[in-house]
Amino acid sequence: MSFVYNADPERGREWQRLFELRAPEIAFRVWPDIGSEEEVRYLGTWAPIEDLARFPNLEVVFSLGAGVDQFDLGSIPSHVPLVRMQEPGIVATMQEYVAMAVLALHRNLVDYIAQQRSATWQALRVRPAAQCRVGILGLGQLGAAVAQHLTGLGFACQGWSRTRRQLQDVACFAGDDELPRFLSTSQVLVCLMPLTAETRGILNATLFEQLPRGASLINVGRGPHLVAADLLAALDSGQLSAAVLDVFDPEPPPVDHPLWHHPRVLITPHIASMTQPESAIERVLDNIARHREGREMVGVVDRQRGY
Ligand code: NDP
Ligand code: OXD
Repeated sequence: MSFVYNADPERGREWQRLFELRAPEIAFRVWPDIGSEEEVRYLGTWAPIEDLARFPNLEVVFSLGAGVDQFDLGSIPSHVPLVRMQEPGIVATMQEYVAMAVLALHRNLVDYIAQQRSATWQALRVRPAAQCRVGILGLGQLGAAVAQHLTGLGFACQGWSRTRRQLQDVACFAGDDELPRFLSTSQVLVCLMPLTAETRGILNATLFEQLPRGASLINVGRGPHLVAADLLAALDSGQLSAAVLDVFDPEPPPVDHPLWHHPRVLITPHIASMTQPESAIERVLDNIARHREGREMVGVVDRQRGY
């Protein structure tokens, strides 16, 4: 019985050590050294793997990330569940990143970077976090935890999801009908939604127009959520004041992409959060135990919804 790992090799060595310690009965194999195809029961992968039919005894595909938009859901046999990553390490690192980005925007870091370039010493008005309302698109594993973390830092938080959520001290909006009201008061908008047919291109001119003038954007969802030309137009017109972007379409963006050089855009290379093997191993082993015992696993992707 083997678990085949197909992702970042450095973290693969950590996964290997943890498997050897915690589950020595499962042979841990690193792609492409997969051993016998008949032995493969579990696949842990970031990228989709073609021709899963060659693993006749495959039982579960684990996405090593929270997102699953990279997979062609139709190509995974229907009796093989696809499980996305839900674990404390990916949550904590996303909380850190979004806090960093919200604080950078709230405390005018984009302006001060420009000022430093021109040796300008000019104080800008400092306002309390409570006067800054952060709106989070997506209130799932990550969005809900980010909202609660930002609330702890003193920001006023609200979130939007498909179905109604309830979170302490966070105003929760749901569905298309409530989106305009949510947007009209979101001074910093954070995208933490999965990429699906419904959410592709959601960060567009129509949405930007509904935000308060001078709002800012943090995209940590997926690149195709954003219509880049609409963001550039909104930044240039002043409708948006700044953007922090961690995800792109394609990744990396071409070297001559205007976003690289826009003075009001901060860019990071898709590192907002990362699965942490030390904590993720618990989730994966727990899910393997659940699967063996016929219990429901945590994080099974609903193929109809696409997330
Ligand atoms: P979840 O599935 O736990 O949460 C998704 C949230 O989005 C839910 O609240 C869901 O609503 C909401 N949502 C989905 N579709 C819609 C819609 N059409 N309209 C309104 N709300 C919608 O996902 P996670 O929180 O674990 O992850 C979110 C995404 O973050 C990932 O899919 C990935 O794209 C991105 N990500 C990015 C990383 C990075 O480093 N940049 C790292 C990890 C993840 P409901 O609650 O009703 O289901
Ligand atoms: C993820 C990611 O989906 O890192 O986990 O983007």
